[in-house]
Amino acid sequence: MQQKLEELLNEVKTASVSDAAQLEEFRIRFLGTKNCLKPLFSELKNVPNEDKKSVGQQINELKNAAQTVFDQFNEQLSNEANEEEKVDFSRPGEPNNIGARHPISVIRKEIIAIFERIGYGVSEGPEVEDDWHNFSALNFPEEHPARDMQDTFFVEKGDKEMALRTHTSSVQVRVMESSKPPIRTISPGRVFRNEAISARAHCFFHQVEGLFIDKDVSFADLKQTILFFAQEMFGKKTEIRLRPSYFPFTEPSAEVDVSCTICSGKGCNVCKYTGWLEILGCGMVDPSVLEAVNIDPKEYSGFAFGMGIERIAQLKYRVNDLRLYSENDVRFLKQFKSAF
Ligand code: 2NL
Repeated sequence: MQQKLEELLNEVKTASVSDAAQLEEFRIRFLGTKNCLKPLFSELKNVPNEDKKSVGQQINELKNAAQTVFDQFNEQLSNEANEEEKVDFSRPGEPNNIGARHPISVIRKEIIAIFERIGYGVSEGPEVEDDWHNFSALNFPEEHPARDMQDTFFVEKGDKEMALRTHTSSVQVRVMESSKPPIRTISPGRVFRNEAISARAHCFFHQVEGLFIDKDVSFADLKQTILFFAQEMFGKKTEIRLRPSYFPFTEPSAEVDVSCTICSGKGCNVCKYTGWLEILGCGMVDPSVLEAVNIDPKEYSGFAFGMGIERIAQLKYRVNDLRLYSENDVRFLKQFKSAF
């Protein structure tokens, strides 16, 4: 009897219940109509008289202990159930911060898409270049100031002096060296200039350069290509204007303006009351550049152009501080919605 009581008390004390079914099992065993304490009460008549009182008390204590343990588990389980019920499914969802595409990427993809529609492919190349691909092949004279320490970042690569490319024309030199005309390619990429960082200048920025080489390519082809690009980018009513200019790798060379995207040419503070905004530089590929890459300038001619992606983004989005493009503040970046 004594042993049985101790066993049961131990069972009650060490019981663990993790769901409603187990709790019900515990209730039936210790507190139900046919609970396991009932036989103990009936056996009480066989206990010697002098022990009856204490054994009776022990059975009652066991019963109370079972009730207490049951109540505890019962409360614990119903709390857990309530916890689940407390989830409010009518609440709006937590905002999912997935970030946004960088405006430079958006514009780059837009420029690529426009030129792909007229048969251009995309070419890429290294950011660390040798002197030949960045300068010599592009007709930069030995003493040209653009090679100067002021504009170019020079880096050591083994015993070779290399440069961080100052334009992506270097990529196009590689394309011309490794393929035969006709060539229609654009090369987007990051370029580097040794300049102090300000709202208007940065030591790195992004460019898209274009190159078209075939038989009988003319300046008229260049103008129409640029006009097509300008109208696709800034709207069908956009006009272009070419001003004579100079680049070592093109002759003749021109700078291209578009009619102001804000005032359509009437004059405003964005175009400084000129009605025009500069977007790119271009020209006919200099024959000495073709010679440098073993393309016969008597058989082939070509045009090339180059534009800053930041500049195009600035005009499209009216962002006036270049530094915003490299700071990557999400509050800035999230303002640019795009189809890409
Ligand atoms: C500008 C002007 C230009 C080119 C880039 C080029 C490339 C080869 C041969 C000849 Cl391989 N020219 N590129 C030509 C004229 C202008 O860029 O202001 N870019 C931001």
